[in-house]
Amino acid sequence: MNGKFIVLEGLEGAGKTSSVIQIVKVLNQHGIYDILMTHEPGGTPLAETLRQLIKDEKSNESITNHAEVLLLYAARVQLVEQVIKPALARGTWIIGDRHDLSSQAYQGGGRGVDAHFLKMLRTTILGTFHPNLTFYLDIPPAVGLKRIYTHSKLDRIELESIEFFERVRARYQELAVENKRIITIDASRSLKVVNNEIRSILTLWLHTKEGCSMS
Ligand code: Z5A
Repeated sequence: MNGKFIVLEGLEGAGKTSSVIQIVKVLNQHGIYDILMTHEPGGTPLAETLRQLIKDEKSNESITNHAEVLLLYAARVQLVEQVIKPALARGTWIIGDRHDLSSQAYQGGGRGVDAHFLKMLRTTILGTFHPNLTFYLDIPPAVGLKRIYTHSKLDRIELESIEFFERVRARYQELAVENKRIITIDASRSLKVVNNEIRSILTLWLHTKEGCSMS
């Protein structure tokens, strides 16, 4: 019996963290208690070290776009091979706060890194591994950023321009339309409405062949 990998994606302040709680509740209601939460970049000692390198502003050296991509994939492959795949094989369900779609959107859309290069990297490193279900929480950057501006310290990526986040959102939207495993949720609505929609969609999905815990 294999576990399933459910991922939350979206811009800053879209409400990914808040949605994790709803997903856990629904899974529990369906008798699924063996659940592991992951976040990217991060999730192993090496991946957490890479996370700091990716997020921290360097005063005397800017990280090139390709260096950023490679650091992200180094962190991802560590997490996938050392944590996610073994857990899924044990029957554990995984809720991921971000995964590969973030690189396609932020580095591909936001930074303009070549889509073929990203695809090649993805295929070489992850092969056919992919989440069973992704919730993409869609939000205009201005709304999401307003929610997180209350945080004490913004990281290197959070300090990007609104145009950068508009490009990230546009790429997310494009990719979500192309892939039926990605469900778009309008996350600009109230938390209550967003949570209700996630709960209903997940409940339906758990009764499909793809979502059934026995498949
Ligand atoms: N990154 C990348 O570039 N490429 C990659 O491949 C990967 C990542 C994997 C990781 O940051 C950064 O790395 C991220 C993308 C980049 N950077 N940026 N910019 P992180 O892990 O530190 O954080 P995050 O994932 O970007 O954000 P977050 O803080 O976890 O945000 P969130 O989970 O979406 O939001 P939240 O904590 O659930 O909610 C934020 C606030 O909004 C909170 O006060 C909530 O109560 C409020 N909220 C949430 N939903 C609502 C609604 N519906 N209404 C009102 N208020 C709400």
